[in-house]
Amino acid sequence: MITRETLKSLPPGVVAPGYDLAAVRPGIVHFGVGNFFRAHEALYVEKILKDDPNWAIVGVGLTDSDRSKKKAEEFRRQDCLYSLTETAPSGQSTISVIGCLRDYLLAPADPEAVLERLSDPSIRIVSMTITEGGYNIDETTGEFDLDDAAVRQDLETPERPSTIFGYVVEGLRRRRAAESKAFTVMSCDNLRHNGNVARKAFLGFAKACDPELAQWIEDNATFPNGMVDRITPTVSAATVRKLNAASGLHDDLPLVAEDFTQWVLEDRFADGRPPLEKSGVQFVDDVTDYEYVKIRMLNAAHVLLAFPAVLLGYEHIDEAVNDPDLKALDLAFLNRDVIPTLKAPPGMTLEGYRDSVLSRFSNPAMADQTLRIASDGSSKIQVFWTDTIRKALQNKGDLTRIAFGMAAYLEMLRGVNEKGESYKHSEPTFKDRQKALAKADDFESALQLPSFDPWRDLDTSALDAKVVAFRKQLRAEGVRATLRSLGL
Ligand code: CS2
Repeated sequence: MITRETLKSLPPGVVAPGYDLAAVRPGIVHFGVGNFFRAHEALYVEKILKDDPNWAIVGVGLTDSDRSKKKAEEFRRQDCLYSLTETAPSGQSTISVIGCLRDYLLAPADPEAVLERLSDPSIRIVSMTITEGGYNIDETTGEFDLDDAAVRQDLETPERPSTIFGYVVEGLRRRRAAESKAFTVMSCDNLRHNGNVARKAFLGFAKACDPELAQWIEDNATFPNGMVDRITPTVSAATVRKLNAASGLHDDLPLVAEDFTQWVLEDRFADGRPPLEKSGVQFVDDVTDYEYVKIRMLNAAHVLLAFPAVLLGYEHIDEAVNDPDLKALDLAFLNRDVIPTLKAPPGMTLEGYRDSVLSRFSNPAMADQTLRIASDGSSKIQVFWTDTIRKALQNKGDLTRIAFGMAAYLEMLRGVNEKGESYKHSEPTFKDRQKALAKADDFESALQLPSFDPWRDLDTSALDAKVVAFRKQLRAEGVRATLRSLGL
């Protein structure tokens, strides 16, 4: 356990918060205090608290699982302090104790405490990392899904919410009633135009709840778009031991991230913002080109690597990218399918970005799990691959790599690798029908999964036929022989 006492005598080389913990005040509420948030937004905020102490963060967890309760308990015991080890592919590390998280609330245990924070005018930003699939947008209609059971419940009892939509909108309702200002809703998820998606989700909920309130939110809150980037793996018990052995701390919540980090953000804040430009945030008028490059190159290549890697039995991404056949797949996909249809943002070359992405994947200190990257594959395919697939279909381009990727994804859903070992893969958006499709015995049914909906308005017959053929080949010959037949 680490506490404020620990800060008085940190082991050599461990960097302490550069400000007085007692002097900072919360200005941000963050939903979804996962490892990515703790290594990304939290670090940018950490670095500016010495310049402006009004932006400490209150974390909120929305789930009531035993895991969430344990995490809340650990945060409480450690006074929300934790250590972050940033490690370069060369192995060079920096270790810091992060102090900007000043409180952690488990919403189901005390919903009113969360609502009080959200209605407090000193909270000026509400940020979130709730995953790509977490915005409850119906991919077919492109609208907020009012049919979701939890959303329906929150619409019936808006004063006692359970979803993030219910909390945020009730918080804003109370602020309007108190004639306080609205806050900025800042999505930090890996979505194209994450601010617009958040806007659609929260306004969709608010309109169904109270149209006048929705109008007030539209007029007063802002939803900046941002591109976020930092590889932050899940921390296993073995990694906890390794990190603590290297730092000399006894941290129950340590985490590791790569040394690379990027945050490109639109400067549209409803009621001020931290001076994040001082900690490296790039403020731009339009994040579109940055988002496209990140999502269509890094994230798309990440999942394309992970699906066959899981089938081959690789546990970690660095092992997968060091496999020449898998690396050739990622390279061919980036060079032939993605780069020719992308525009480089100012100051970047796509070839340089490609090389840095592959080098980042090879960072062994991450021990980043192939199953972490492959998880929620259905949402990720939709977000990361759609533009590339649509362009290939529209241009009648070469569908080889894409069809192979889709086939590998579907084979991976079966839950057994080529060594005969089973693994636990998670698809949180799948309901019973999708689970049944994923496990269907034939090779075609799974093509009806929503994962592949975003290009169904185009002629997909050639693509579908190729996917089915690759599934058969994968089953008959295995991943390696199939990869080698692709002419990469
Ligand atoms: C990964 C991301 O989940 C995924 O599919 O590609 O978590 C990735 O590590 C981050 O987007 C890096 O910024």
